[in-house]
Amino acid sequence: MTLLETIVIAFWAMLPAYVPNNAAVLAGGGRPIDGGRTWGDKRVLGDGKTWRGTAAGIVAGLALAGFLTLFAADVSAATGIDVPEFTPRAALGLAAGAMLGDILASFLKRRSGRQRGAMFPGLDQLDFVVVSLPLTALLASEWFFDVFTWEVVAVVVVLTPILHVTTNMIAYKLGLKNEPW
Ligand code: CTP
Ligand code: MG
Ligand code: K
Repeated sequence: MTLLETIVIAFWAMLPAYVPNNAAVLAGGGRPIDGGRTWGDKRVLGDGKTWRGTAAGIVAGLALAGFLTLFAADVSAATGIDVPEFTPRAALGLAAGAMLGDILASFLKRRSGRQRGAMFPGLDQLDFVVVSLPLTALLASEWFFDVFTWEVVAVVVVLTPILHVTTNMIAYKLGLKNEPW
């Protein structure tokens, strides 16, 4: 497989994990998941993790996986690059795993004294990969190990922070996000 093919497959396979964060930013608001509760003198998660944002993120990831699955065969035929279809379990692992990773990251940010919106370099860019890939491996093992070869995983680890920084900068410039990270 060429590097370009690996990059296309990595991007395609990760789209259902990439889009939930952006959907959550657009849909966020309302009741925070932690209900305002604190642990010690700090919030458990903070106002940046809401039920509505989380639900919208997961639904957006699932919908995108369904959409990509409809077109996978045509895209593969047209490009000669064998992009995968998503099984329901794979889609759920990627979408829910991305949201869960983001929530766990906020939990860690609050424990380390960071206020809502504070940056945590490294964690901000890779939190959703760290949870979505293992969750997908658990929920859809056969699919996961078929698609996520070591080469694909390596590309994901390099590509994700670049995409994350770029999309968040765009969302910030458009006034959709409070901080550019
Ligand atoms: N958001 C949400 N629910 C989520 C994730 C995000 O409602 N599960 C919305 C919130 O409005 C949040 C915005 O998307 O403020 C940006 O997301 P993020 O950068 O992850 O949250 P922060 O506000 O920066 O909070 P934290 O410091 O906890 O990451
Ligand atoms: Mg943030
Ligand atoms: K985040």
